[in-house]
Amino acid sequence: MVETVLEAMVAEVLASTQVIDIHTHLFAPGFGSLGLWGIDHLLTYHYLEAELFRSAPIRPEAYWALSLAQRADLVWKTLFLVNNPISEATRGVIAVLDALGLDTSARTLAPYREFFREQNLPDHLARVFKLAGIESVVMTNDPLDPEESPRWNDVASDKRFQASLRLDRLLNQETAHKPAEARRFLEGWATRMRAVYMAVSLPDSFQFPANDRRNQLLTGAVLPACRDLNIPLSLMIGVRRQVNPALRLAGDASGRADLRSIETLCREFPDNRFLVSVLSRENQHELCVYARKFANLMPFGCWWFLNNPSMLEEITRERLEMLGTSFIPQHSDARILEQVIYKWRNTRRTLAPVLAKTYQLLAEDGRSVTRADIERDVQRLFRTNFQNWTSR
Ligand code: HDL
Ligand code: ZN
Repeated sequence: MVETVLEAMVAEVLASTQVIDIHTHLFAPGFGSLGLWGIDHLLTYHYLEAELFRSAPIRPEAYWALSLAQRADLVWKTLFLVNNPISEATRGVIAVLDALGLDTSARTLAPYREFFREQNLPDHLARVFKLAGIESVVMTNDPLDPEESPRWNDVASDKRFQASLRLDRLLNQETAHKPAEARRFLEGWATRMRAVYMAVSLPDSFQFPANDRRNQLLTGAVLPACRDLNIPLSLMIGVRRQVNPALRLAGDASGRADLRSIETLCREFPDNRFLVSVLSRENQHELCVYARKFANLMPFGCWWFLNNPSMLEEITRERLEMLGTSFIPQHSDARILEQVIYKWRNTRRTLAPVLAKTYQLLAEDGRSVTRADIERDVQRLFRTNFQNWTSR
């Protein structure tokens, strides 16, 4: 089968597979204003704000003094009119507007604001999920967030939005929780949320073992709770928080971590399952090596600064070469509903030739694949690896 025919078949299988988006910052409609959607939030995404400050003559403190609409107007003018939207995040907004049937060159945001004003969320959400080809997403839920916590009293469950229990406040900030109390707290909330996993982002300086509060809570509360609840722990390692606080959410950076922490955790806690994503490009290959050593380690995603076609291609190729289909290639990390449209379009577009090339090499080495073979692989990569890992 020539590559183009093969690539077309892979592209079709990817297009027709409803993925599970295993890490997002989206919220089910029942969470009200916590769920962000529409043009003003799309344009004030922190990825775009970081790019704005490089091209607009405005200082961050002056920008933060503007209203949401004024900030969105400035981003549109600077990154989409004065300059061409050729970065990943700017091109993504164009892809969203185009997918929704809107003119992508409007001189002002008025027509877009009118379009989103006319949408009702349930229909709009269904349309966006269909355009993105996603069956469900996993939210990032923080029981210590005063904004979110009370909403769990009456939120209706929605099978398209699974919960994950986020541990950053507990593990990375000075809370008074002792391990035994923290364990009860976590088991209670994970049960209440029906969390499919617990998650924490960790700095590049993270060490395990270490004689510190975070390690005591990991070993005394988090790991036993996950084991008893039979859910994985997601470790997202390598973020350097607030290297430039003036940029707020856009102020975080990345750093190379010492992944021997993963080695110790996987070896010392064989009854725990781990989802691991690392933020530094330099950590990707050794994460694949560790996944070959520990069957309780599931690498996932091209996280944040790695969610670009060049990185997605490089990282997925080395994962396929070393792990076959025993990993989860991508998550969207979407913060604004409509972002799933471009983030999953880019993933499918980037991975079709990568997968096709793999099958081409297999054919040259002696075995051709059928469409059913390709469907089996894509199902595993984007659905069953996660479903099995979360024992769902
Ligand atoms: O810690 C995280 O979950 C990161 O994904 C941050 O939320 C980050 O700001 C982000 O949105 N990355 O895509
Ligand atoms: Zn995230």
